[in-house]
Amino acid sequence: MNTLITVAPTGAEHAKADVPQLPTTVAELVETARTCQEAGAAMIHLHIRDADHRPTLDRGFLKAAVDALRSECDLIIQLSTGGSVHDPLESRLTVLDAEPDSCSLTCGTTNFGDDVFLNPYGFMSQLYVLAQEREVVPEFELFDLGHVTALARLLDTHGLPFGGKVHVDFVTGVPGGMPGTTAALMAGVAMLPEQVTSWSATGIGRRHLPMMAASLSAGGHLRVGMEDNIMFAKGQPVQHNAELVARAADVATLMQRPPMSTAAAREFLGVKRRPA
Ligand code: KMH
Ligand code: ZN
Repeated sequence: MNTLITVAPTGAEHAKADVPQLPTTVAELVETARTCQEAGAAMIHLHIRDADHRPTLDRGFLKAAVDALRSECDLIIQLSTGGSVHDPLESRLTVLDAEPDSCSLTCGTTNFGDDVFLNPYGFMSQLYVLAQEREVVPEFELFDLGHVTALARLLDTHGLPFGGKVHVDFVTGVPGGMPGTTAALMAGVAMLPEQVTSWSATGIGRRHLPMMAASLSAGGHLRVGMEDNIMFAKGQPVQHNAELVARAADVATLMQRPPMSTAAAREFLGVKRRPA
């Protein structure tokens, strides 16, 4: 099976002033999307920034980015509904108005460093049903093992997502969530409900490479990008997200599981093609 590579190029945590190479404008996101697709990515997980490079959930900013990316590249466009830890739940529900192909859906509340990333079950449930109605494919973000049980409850209560596939992503190594270790990842994989059709993993910071290796060795897929990791190696900051994608593609190819094409990924995830 080929490897689905998702790039998460920006996130909501790093400041542009600290990391100037972080793509925050629409033009930078389009250039990032194109080069990352060339390097082997099939999906992009997007957080959008405003004119001051600050995280925003403003519909206009989100729609402008989705439209630009849809016309300039073939990546599956996944909008974050997690936003930043400061975004209210009501605003996070409006993300789907921007008509992404996919959306993230985190399956529980997590301590997030000194902050709290809030995801009560009622919110998850509302977002899930909204995604079904809008024909948007959710990717279930699992930051902790308890999130796997919440995912099972969601699927048992509401049935399958739009498209019929269930793809989850283990986000490991967040301070307060599950550690980025092979043992923790394998415990999560062993607990996955039977409806799950595929899984990927990412590790924050130094856990980036160990989680890549663990995931590939166990039949999983990959998420990489500056949202999760801004150091390519010790003393060597990432200069462009494509570096992380290219390295993931190289390792996956070495493991005889080369990157999945965007067309194959659409079918694999049950994502419908929306007109540009
Ligand atoms: N920025 C984090 C608080 C998501 O994109 O859905 C949440 C996050 C998850 O990044
Ligand atoms: Zn995110």
